[in-house]
Amino acid sequence: MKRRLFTLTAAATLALTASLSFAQTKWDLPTAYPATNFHTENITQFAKDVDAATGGKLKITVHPNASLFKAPEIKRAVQGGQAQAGEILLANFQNEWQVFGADGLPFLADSYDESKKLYAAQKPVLEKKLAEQGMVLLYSVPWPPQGIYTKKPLASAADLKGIKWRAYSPATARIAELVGAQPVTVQAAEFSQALATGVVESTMTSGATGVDSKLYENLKYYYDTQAWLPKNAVLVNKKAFDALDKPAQDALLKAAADAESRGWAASQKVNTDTLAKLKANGMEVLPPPAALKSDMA
Ligand code: PCA
Repeated sequence: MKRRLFTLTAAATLALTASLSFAQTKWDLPTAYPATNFHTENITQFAKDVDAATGGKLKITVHPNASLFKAPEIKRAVQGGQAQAGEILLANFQNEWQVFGADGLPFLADSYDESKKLYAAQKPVLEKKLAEQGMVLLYSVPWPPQGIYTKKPLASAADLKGIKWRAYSPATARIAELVGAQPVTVQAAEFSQALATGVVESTMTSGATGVDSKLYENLKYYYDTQAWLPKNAVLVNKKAFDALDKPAQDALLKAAADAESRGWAASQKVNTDTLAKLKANGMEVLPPPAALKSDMA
């Protein structure tokens, strides 16, 4: 009798463990930005929300700082299912399809309000294109407005001639060509090193990346051109999404909608906070000189 009871208990435990492990889905979510960046903090909160809302059934592991895939590889990894989800910079894929790069164009949408309108126009077509590629757009959040970082003061675009310009997208490389600078594409995860070793000496990016990469250690000036607000987007592989049960899909979409509104608010706050941090670290944060602004327009 004792033996039979033991066997039964063991069998029950086994069945329970099997059903528990069967019910749990684990996803990887690579991103290209550091864990302390506001986008990544937002994604980490998103993963926690999904975990809580699904009662631990869907576990998303966030891999920050290009530790799993490099920035330009993340989209293909999600498409091919090597990662079930991932965060991309849309403007990185402009050469694949122009609409991906619409928010990376200077002065097309140069404030949070304009950026919101542009996103509303982009969203249905982005969703359609990504669906054709086997992916679902979960949410998208802009970086703070982009300004110019340099070692020396700038009066006009002519002062950028010949300098080594760090680009992160096709459009930022194109700007370098137009002003006669030398474009070098370096993603955020390698930016500090590229600066320290003299591979690059200027860039256009946000205050957020300025703080993440401690640009004040090598550069002295930030011209707050507020030229565009490029967006990151969090994507999921369509097959991985379809494999979830309906309650998990709903929980994921709800957490994504929350992450989107939280992210837009965080971006605006981070813009103010990081420009103050740049100043506190000795950087000159300046409005763009009139000649520079008209050169760029
Ligand atoms: N930071 C990212 C993209 C835009 C931004 O503000 C970068 O510099 O790589």
